[in-house]
Amino acid sequence: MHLEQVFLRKASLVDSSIERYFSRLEVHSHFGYKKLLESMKYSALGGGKRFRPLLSLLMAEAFEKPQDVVLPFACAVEMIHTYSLIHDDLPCMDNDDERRGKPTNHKVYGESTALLAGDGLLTEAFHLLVSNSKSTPAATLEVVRLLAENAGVLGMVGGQSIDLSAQAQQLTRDDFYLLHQMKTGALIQVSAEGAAVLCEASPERRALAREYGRLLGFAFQLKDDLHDHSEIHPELCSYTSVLGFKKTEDLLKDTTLQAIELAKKLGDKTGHLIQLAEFNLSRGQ
Ligand code: GRG
Repeated sequence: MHLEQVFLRKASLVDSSIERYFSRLEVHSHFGYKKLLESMKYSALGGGKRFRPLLSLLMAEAFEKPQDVVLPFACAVEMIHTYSLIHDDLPCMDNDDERRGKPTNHKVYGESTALLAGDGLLTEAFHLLVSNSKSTPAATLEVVRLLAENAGVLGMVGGQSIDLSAQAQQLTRDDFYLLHQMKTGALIQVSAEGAAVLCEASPERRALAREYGRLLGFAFQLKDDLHDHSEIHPELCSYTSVLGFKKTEDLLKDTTLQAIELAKKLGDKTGHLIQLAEFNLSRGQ
């Protein structure tokens, strides 16, 4: 099947699972949180590439396990990603008016509801994951730990904090790499490693999945920076501003090749993982 079709099918599977989970919350819907649920749905079901859950589902394919094994985890990662985007768009952070071609959450529902929508998505992500897990208690516990670590202070939240501090002080090149690995890379890396955990992978294959995820996360950020690059308004904290456009492009190609080589080591069912790395290379946004 063509990759685009695979992507669409898996993305709609993630959407319908998240939607089903929300309908469970609506059963007890009180007028006092109707607006909150609406705003959570507005962002969680409002488009997006579904890059991270797709990666988890394709990892299950590589490990020759049914996708149901990783689906709750894939949904949880997407919900955490969505919460980060809602909070990132708030006036106290990036103050953005548009996201995914639509008004940002706070523009539609107001700041306090948008803040709670992010809080709700983060918390419910863990509830969805644990209450729908098809894995052993040990694997479920490990994946919860891993996800919390990568989304938290040692991962995405910490990365965002370094990014905020960077506006006030000069970063070294090492700080700069760390910032992006934490802020963007960690959630992509855990999408791959978490799936490996749920597929009961050996420590060696788990390490390969983790490294593939790390490389893909790095390539994702490089591609984002190349896409957003502007000669006139260079972003302070972007790879193109630090390395220049050409070097960033070369680094992206090189990192993608490394990710593909790693995917091959995971076995025979890695065709789609390879295509995912290639898709990142050519994606428009
Ligand atoms: C507020 C805790 C907190 C964290 C925010 C991820 C993030 C941290 C901020 C987003 C800023 C940003 C644009 C980073 C670049 C990489 C990135 C995460 C892009 C958006 O992800 P996509 O392209 O978005 O996967 P879609 O819309 O496709 O889901």
